[in-house]
Amino acid sequence: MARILYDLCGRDERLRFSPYCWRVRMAMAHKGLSFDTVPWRFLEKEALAFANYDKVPVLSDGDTVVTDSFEIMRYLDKAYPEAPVLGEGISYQRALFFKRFVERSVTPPIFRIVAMDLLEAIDPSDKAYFRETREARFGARLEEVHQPEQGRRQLKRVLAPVRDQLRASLFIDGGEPGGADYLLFGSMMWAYSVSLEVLVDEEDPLDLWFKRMLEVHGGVAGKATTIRDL
Ligand SMILES: N[C@@H](CCC(=O)N[C@@H](CS)C(=O)NCC(=O)O)C(=O)O
Repeated sequence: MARILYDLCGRDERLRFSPYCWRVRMAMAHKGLSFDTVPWRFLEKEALAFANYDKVPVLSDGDTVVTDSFEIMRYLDKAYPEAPVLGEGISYQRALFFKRFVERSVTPPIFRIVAMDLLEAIDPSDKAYFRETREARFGARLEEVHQPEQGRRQLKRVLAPVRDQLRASLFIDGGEPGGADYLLFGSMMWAYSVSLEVLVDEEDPLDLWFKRMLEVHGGVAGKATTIRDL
């Protein structure tokens, strides 16, 4: 039966930039699973009513509906155990820790680098909602949150251990990419999709890793539409 991923889209329907959706897209590619996507905008809450959820990604796989990106990755490991992305036991707990690190420490500085580019990339019908909800979250105007230089400095600091890891192995999870790679990549792909801002220095182990990630699994991410194509 068909697998359908509800996936955030921007002002051009081909622009898919949600960090959470990118994790799932990469996990699906890792397992060689095909899927269709339904482009979704922030205000289209009724389209997700069947899932009893108000955010994307939502995965519909035959009769099964799964919400929340990490839960979807976990579901994929259970339903399609070959080529695990998170694994079980200790491996799962470490992936969960890495997810928390990405969401707590990496995503906020990235937001500071691309806040205004995100606003520019989203569908015009979503702009007022996006501004209102994100400004309430940050307690400041988006124009004040948008501080690329400060964001880059902060990002460089928090990613130091990942940089060390990537000096020792091609991917965060070892010789091949795995769940940790997809979790961090999702957040960096978010920025790369909507902005020309540089996240990490050229030739930094993280930059080389990001370029490798664009090429893995048949270049699924590298071939995606970004702001450079519009
Ligand atoms: N914990 C959720 C977070 C998902 C999430 O925040 N998705 C954003 C798109 S990147 C969304 O749908 N936001 C809806 C809204 O802000 O109303 C996950 O990991 O899937």
